[in-house]
Amino acid sequence: MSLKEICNGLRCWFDKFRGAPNPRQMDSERRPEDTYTSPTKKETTRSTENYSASTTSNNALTMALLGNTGNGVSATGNSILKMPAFESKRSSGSVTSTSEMKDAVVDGKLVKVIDTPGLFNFLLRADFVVKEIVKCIESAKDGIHAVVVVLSVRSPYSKEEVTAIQGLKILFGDKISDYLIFVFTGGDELEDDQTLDDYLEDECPQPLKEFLKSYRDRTVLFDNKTKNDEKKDNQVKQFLSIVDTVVAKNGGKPYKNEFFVQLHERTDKTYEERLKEVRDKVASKLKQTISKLQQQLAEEKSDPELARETKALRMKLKDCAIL
Ligand SMILES: Nc1nc2c(ncn2[C@@H]2O[C@H](COP(=O)(O)OP(=O)(O)OP(=O)(O)O)[C@@H](O)[C@H]2O)c(=O)[nH]1
Ligand SMILES: [Mg+2]
Repeated sequence: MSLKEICNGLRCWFDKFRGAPNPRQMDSERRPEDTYTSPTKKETTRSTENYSASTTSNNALTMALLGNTGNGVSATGNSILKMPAFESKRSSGSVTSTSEMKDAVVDGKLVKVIDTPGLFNFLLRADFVVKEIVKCIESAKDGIHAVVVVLSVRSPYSKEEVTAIQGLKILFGDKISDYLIFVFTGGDELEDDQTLDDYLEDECPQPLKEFLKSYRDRTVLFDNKTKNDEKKDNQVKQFLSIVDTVVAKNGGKPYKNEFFVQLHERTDKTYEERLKEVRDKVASKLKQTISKLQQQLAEEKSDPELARETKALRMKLKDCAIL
């Protein structure tokens, strides 16, 4: 590493520590994580309280939260970070309009959470989905340790969600399965003595129930509304212990595919050039993915829910043609 790189690194670290973006960085090399949101006084206090000497940015855990609009994606991000980092509220439309990464020290670990808009909704425009996926890849410069799919015990659209997860596998490759964790929100809406196992056995819609069978040990229940501190802590502990298991099973290696490598590996091309190339690649891969899903769904057309999804996918495929 050259002296110049060391100085740059120190300057970035110092600027980030002060909560300011790095003004000296060339625009073409500016990345989203450099746009650091200064934490409020309360948040800073909380982060420092939980700080452990072993925590460095090198052993940070980066996780992307995905799901259908309204499932409580942002609320789950807030529960994990133990602070109101993301806007979360009841709404007839989408609350989160674009992906955003926030971090905090939680139980002695530096946790970076990427909150995303409801990308599982098939009626979203393909160009919007591409933009958001690329934004996540930009944020997760060192890769992703866990892809957290946020489901809700209240959601009736289970087949759509399973299809979206299948799409994720086509888009990012089967390897992504090794990084999947499932959070069910709405823990408070289960009956008093009902457990997640009971829900999965008795009430969970069939397609999701079938799909989750092989992920049972990576599924956790969250009550994002609870005011009970012990309950809040316990669910986050349980979640982080699943993340630890996933990280260990993956040999500590975060998920990265060609998109991540191409964008973040320095070459003689500028950041903007690499960004454009990655955007084009993601767009083309998304088009292939949608086409495959459409084919898959067409084979099961007799089901009315699937017919609705097939129609939505066809519209999306049209979108792709104008990318
Ligand atoms: N009862 C209950 N409500 C929840 C829970 N988690 C989230 N909610 C509520 O669900 C609504 C939507 O939550 P958000 O976090 O904004 O959902 P989102 O998935 O981020 O939605 P978008 O940003 O619009 O895509 C809010 O009113 C939350 O308070 C939960 O565990 N229990
Ligand atoms: Mg949200």
